[in-house]
Amino acid sequence: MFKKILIANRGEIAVRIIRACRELGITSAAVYSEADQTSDHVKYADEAYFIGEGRASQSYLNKDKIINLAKKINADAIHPGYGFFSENANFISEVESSGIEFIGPSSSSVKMMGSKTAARSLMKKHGVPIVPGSTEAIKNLEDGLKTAEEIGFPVLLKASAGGGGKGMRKVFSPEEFQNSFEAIQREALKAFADDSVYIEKYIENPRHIEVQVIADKHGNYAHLFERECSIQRRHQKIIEEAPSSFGDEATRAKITEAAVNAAKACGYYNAGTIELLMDADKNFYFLEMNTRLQVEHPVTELITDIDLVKEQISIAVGNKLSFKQSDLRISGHAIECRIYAEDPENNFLPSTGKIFDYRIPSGPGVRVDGGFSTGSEISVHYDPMISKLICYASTRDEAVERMLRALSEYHIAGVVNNIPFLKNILADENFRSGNININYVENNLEKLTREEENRNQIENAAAVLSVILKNQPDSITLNGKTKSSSNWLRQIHE
Ligand code: MV4
Repeated sequence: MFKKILIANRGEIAVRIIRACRELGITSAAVYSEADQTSDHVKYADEAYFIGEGRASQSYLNKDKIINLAKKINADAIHPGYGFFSENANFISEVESSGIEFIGPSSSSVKMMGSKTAARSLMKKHGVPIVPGSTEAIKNLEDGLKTAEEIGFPVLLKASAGGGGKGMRKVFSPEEFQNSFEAIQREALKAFADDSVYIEKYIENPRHIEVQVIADKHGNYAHLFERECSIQRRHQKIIEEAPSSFGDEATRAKITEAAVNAAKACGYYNAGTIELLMDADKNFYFLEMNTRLQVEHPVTELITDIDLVKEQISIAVGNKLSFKQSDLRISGHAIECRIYAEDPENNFLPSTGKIFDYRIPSGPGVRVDGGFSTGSEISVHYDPMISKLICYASTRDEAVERMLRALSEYHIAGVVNNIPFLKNILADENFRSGNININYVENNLEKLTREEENRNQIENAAAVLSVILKNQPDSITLNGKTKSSSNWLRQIHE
């Protein structure tokens, strides 16, 4: 087993990895930027190292700083979490050749799946259904138009080096093809230094389903069923659940078999995710593979009773999977809500500043994966996710009720948050009946963002007053001037 792991990440996922290390008897080494001095991962880790200023390029995305630190402190392995270096093939190669273990896939798997055209060809070759379209980059305008006419409009033009919603353009007719093609080439060149573009048939109102896969370095593969991830807005997921409410075993058998074949096709080891689109007739298509642990992994952990982070570490050490496919069953239902410091009533504007009062839910079937507590600052430099609230119960209906109960216990003062918005989704009858697709949030935005009397602001005001009354002028200047960095005071003044 490893003795020490360096965690090249921050916030809730760093805390999640620290917890796994502690349970395995491994020393955890955290890194933190100037903006994260008040974050939980710094407090929970066995060791914590300052690595630079708030901007990620100067800290969490500084390759040399992180690899040199890992060597200096004698870390056996680096866990990248998600985002940052988790899918960066150059970083992984460098770690691989430094003699430190990377807790993740090989750089070659990451590279293979990083090119969306290469991934599509590979999937086609291995019998994994892909969206109708081209498996090679479009050569020229004529070639592109021909493919588009063959599969029929509307089509999507996608950048081969893109993914996760970056570099896509919908084209409705042959007349707009040239303009769109040239525009996306320019975009792709600018964003990815690669102007390769391919075509797919546009799938109307699909669900976004993903299958969790896992493999060791000895060629053992397994899937851990699917997650439903359709509740999203602008490619930012909001609510995920496992299993999906599409709910039939025949479809499940097909998508999980395809997912395992996809993982085998790129010689994968570690935990990974196969993203699929599923249309109303339950036709499904491979979209892309995420070669990392995902934010929403806890819902899978709760329905399978497998600890994915411990399993990742064990795989990196060189152990075989601790279970066989035939050991796994879906038990119960899990839902995850992402708690964001953002204002749904104000176009989801991120809200930064100090959390000066914080109470998390608990009780039966409730898990909170968080990275912040009272006194923590939500920084402008990173994603505004405060925590993930995950609820588990025997049935979907019970899990939804439990989530509403848990959300009602959650109290965050200091930053505006999306809890009222989440409650509106969970109470909505279409969500309740599982009648959802990737456009659900956008199509219901007006209804979902209507809040009862600016609850966030009222709660903030009440909490500020209670702090003043308790004489804890922690971050309040009492000489008549307000501290400009504290969002909540500014809001009260407004
Ligand atoms: C699509 C699609 C419809 N048809 N491809 C967006 C992110 C990237 N992973 C692929 N995406 C999509 N590809 C075809 N042929 C719709 C989307 C899409 C989407 C997919 C998953 C989750 C949310 C989404 C939101 C908008 C569009």
